Amino acid sequence: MRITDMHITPIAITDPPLLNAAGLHAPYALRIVVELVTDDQIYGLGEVPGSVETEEALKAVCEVVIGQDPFQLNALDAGIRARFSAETSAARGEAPWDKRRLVHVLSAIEVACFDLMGKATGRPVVDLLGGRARDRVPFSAYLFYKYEGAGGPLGMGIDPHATGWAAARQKAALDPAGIVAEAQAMCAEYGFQSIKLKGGAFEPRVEVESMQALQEAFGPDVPLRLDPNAIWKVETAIEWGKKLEGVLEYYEDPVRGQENMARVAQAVNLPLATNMCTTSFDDIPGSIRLNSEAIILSDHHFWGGLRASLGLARICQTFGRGMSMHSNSHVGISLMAMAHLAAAVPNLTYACDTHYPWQSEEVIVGGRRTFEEGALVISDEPGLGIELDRDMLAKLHVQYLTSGLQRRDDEIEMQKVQPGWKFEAVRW
Ligand code: GKR
Ligand code: MG
Repeated sequence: MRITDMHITPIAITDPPLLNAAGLHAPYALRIVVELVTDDQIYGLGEVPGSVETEEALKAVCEVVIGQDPFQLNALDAGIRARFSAETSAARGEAPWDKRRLVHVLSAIEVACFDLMGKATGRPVVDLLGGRARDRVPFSAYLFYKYEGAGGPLGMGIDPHATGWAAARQKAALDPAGIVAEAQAMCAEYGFQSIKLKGGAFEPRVEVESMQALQEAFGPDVPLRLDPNAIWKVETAIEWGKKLEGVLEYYEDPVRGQENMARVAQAVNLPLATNMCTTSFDDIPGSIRLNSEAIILSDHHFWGGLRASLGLARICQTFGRGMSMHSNSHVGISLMAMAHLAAAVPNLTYACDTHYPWQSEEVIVGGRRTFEEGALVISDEPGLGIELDRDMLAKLHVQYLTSGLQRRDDEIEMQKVQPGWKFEAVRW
């Protein structure tokens, strides 16, 4: 079996005006869909965050990928790495999301190869990753402070006839009461049983009060997480972290860097979690030496793929770290890759993050995936268990071309609402 074609399609999906430490989500989130086709006309799919830089990097490896056997992942990995100069984890940048290119390229190609291998052998990807540790993968409700609107051209996203979560999704949520209402609507629709709030948007007091309000509304048994995306000072994180003891399941990236995380971990009686300070295998020695976090959020997009994520799981197990899963705005290819991976990792015991409720468009046949009591049920369908909706892919590609966006920049979006607003890596 040989790969004969590689199609790279940037897409733009409507995204609501969600707030985070770096500013405001644009009306569209960018993704790239990678399709590998083989000489026996099987196709496999991968999806990664979109930017012109990642698109160019993917184009640059086409000649390495075409002609390869999709089962020869080691050869593919070596061939792709040879095209890049070394990429440190500092290249992820200071924003909440990861800007590296090599890890995303490796991930897009490897996931598409797993989909191909699954389709060729008639087995679901989870079986190729060692088999099921679980049949149902629980996800958490991922809350955001947000302005009114549902994404797309400014002022045009609102559907006056929307009901349920579709109606709640477009409402503003700018204080603890708004966050509780958002959580209730999202949990009623999806059945999520854990809740995460994206913080770093307002001063710490407001965000801590939101967590306390969530605990009051949902009771002490619903696990809660807060993620200020490393924008707090160590003293701030300690002061407010103490008020969150007994409230949070875990405290995600309150501060920047492993040393600062370790200081907070020592002072506050809460498990710390990260997708910002330990993000590559090069970061593991520092994480272990400093004890910077108790839980690592895996993400196959920026850890370099599914096999790399299994490697990370082993490291977490060896060193007594917990494992959870990070997300960014995405569609169903990433969702199913995340779900197959999570189903195969015995020590991934936390409900995974997903931005999926914030999206409404889909590129897979049959449309959006449904959750059962907050979980995705992993079927026995071959590969990722999905087929590409080519009409939707074409439509979302046109949407990308007309959006004028080339990469994610939440600071520029925020400046449209608050002129002069500046991202600060540490604000409070
Ligand atoms: O979508 O605004 C966002 C999030 O802030 C995202 O970019 C982060 O990468 O979900 C993320 C996180 O857990 O840090
Ligand atoms: Mg995070």
